[in-house]
Amino acid sequence: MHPALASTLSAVDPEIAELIALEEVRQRDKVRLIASENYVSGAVLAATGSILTNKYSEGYAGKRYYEGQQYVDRIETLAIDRAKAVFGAEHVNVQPYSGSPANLAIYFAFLKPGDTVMGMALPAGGHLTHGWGVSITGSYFKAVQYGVREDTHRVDMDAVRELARKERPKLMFAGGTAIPRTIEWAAYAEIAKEVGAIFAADMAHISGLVAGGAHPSPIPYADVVSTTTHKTLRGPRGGMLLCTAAHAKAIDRAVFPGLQGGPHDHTTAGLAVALREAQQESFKTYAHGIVANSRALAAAMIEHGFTLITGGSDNHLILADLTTKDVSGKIGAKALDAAGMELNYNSIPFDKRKPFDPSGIRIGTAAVTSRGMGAPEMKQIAAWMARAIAAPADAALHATIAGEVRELCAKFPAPGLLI
Ligand code: DSN
Repeated sequence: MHPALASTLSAVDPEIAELIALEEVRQRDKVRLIASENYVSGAVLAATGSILTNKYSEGYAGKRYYEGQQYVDRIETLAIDRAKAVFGAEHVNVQPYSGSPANLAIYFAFLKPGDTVMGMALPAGGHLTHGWGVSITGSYFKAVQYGVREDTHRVDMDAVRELARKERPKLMFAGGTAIPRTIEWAAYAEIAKEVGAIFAADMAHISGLVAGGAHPSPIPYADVVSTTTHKTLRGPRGGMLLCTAAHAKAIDRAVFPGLQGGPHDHTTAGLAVALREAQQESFKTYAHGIVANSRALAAAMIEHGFTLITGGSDNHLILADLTTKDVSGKIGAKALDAAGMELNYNSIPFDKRKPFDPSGIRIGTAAVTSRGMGAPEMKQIAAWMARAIAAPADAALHATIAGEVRELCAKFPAPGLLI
């Protein structure tokens, strides 16, 4: 945190100031491998932590329900114009509070309760909001779910087509949270068109890769694209919807006043900054670097005897099955955390274990790439992972590895941290 802000905060609330300072140290000293996390730049942090948090601005630029929008209108318009330029979209809404509200707005725009939605099942790599049972999307709508093939762990587009023909969904989602491979947007779009479904592409995990040209873009194929703004895109916590001009009105109405009140203008400003960063040539290098690191880490993990779902990675994400390492995902993730490597335990396709103690771990390379780490560091991380997981109860070993991790991290300062 900026020293002036830190001293103001600690004067007013020393407890919170200390906890934030400790978290900053934790983010500095750890290898952060949670696939949905990143480090934003100091510029994004400055905009997000600005006085814009004081403002209310229900409505859209030029049509607000509160006065005093002279600057907020310009900020939101800049964010929209930059998103259009980065992704080549006809229409953009930057107001969704995050990915789940963005997806809910899609339902509200196109479906009535009870209508059929088709999405990837959560255990296969989909998202809760793509119709999973415990989510509102699985209880207020008739959800049908596709998965992956048992032999390859990849989506079987013939099975998707067959299900779509049988169920005739009104809305079809592609994308998810634990997909280590390239998503074939065109194939989904063709099926959606055939059955008359709205095609929604959820690119939350990979929007930074799309922005940087390291993953195919869904924009030419989808009716509407949803994304979070804080994963590989490296912006503040938020959501965004991109769509064709034909759906602009329905999407805007669904976000406000359908689902939300005032947009979070400080987040919009942070997003505008992140999108400006994403327009730079260096962001292309960054996006390709994420994928190169994921491939390098996957290859090194395989050398250390890890079993990877689909056998590797095309994007920022690796899903490993720890069954062959004789530990559960939860025990493995906790051992790795103690050893300075932070990630999450995760279900794998056809998991025999329960979601709260599944067989897998999910790994992402967006944050380590933001620190400037490359292939040699990925090899080192895989070696540390193997050592830590081989002795899941050895606290002394984990503390030793955590010390080595700290030394490596000191050589790669993280964006946005001032320590
Ligand atoms: N929680 C996000 C993730 O970790 O992928 C998805 O909502």
